[in-house]
Amino acid sequence: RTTVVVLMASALASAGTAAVVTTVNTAQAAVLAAVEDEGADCAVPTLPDAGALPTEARLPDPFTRINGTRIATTSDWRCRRQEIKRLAEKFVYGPKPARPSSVTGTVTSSGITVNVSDNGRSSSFSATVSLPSGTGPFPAVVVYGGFGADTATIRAAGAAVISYDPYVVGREGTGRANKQGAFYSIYGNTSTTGLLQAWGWGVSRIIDVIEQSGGTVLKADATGVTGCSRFGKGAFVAGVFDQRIALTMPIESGSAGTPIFRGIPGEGAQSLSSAYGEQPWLGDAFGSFTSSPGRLPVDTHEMVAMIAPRGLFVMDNPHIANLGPRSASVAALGGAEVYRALGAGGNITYWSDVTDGTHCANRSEWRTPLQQNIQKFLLKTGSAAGAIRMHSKATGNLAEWRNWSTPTLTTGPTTPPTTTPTTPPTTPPTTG
Ligand code: MCU
Repeated sequence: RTTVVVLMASALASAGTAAVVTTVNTAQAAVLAAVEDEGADCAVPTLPDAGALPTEARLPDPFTRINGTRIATTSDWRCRRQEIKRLAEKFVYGPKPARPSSVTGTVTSSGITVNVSDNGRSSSFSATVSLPSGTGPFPAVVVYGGFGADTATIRAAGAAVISYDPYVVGREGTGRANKQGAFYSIYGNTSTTGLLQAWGWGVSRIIDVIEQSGGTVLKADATGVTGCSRFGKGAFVAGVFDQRIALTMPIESGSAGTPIFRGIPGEGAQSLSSAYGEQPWLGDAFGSFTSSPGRLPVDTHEMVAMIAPRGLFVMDNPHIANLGPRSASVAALGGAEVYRALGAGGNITYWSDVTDGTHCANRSEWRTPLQQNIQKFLLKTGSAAGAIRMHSKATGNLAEWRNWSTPTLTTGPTTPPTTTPTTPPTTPPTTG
């Protein structure tokens, strides 16, 4: 029932924009979680230490648990996803604290205020709101920073724009031992959590306030997030770690965003050490992987998978190798395997088939898919199927990057994470 169609669009060859388009047609399962972290109760085994990780040049299998068994049912994904989340926190982005003990604030037609207390400390920040025309309550898209996102199209499609300045939550330009902003006022200047995770935490707290507001201005179950470049990295991470976000739309995110870490050196994208050193975007723990991404027990195709089955629209620029567009397409292709296994293959779009090479340009090619994604995941009036649409300059090949196949997950109950009896051994089995 799942069909994968690959079309070579050569008609545009004269313009040099031949694209590879993969349409993944499956049942449309737009399942949105009611909570930020649905698998918080899952038992996750003790994670390995950074020094004990094997090198694997290819992408880790998203369907294989830490204990080596493979998941078999769609219900198994919830706790496998939690394992990926914990690995991503430990080795890539730094931990995202659980919902703070107190979040209060207001939502009006022009702004949102957020007050947070946790750990006996508190901080506040705010964002501005621009409503679309018509009668609310409206869905909303949180737009990081002031450039790159097509806010006119977002509002014309019927969603409000929440303009979010991530720097008030996590500042750039600080050392790793002196991080600043609303997140670090609460969790400490020496928190090992990087800015991307801190910025996403700020979005989660905005959603907390919308949830508590009674839904007269903005709807709490129809929030999207977007941003370009460093804010594309941020928008991606926000969607990865909050399952209440219905639509995640990173634009030209580059290294530390969507591109697979393992592909960045070969593609000549911004090096991992450059991205790690430029700003404390990634967590401090990532520092030991910048010259050996093959040691990472996760990669960004699994961050894509963490967004499944929710809406994901990745926009990329194939004309700037520094952005790693081929590696980003591999992340989308790899993550799309999880979408497909969950019966939600039509909920992901990757689109780098664009002509203008300017970074963070306003692009006509993305207007229709942007509108369609807003209709489908935020307004819930559309059903357009997503597609992987790679420009010929940057076509990833997932087969080169994996040695695992995609299972057919059944819809039964969860299967035990061990193949042998129920009582787990108290010491790990010896290998070799
Ligand atoms: C693509 O995002 C970043 C890039 O990683 C940085 O090296 C560069 O300085 O800034 C880009 C960006 O955020 O541009 C607006």
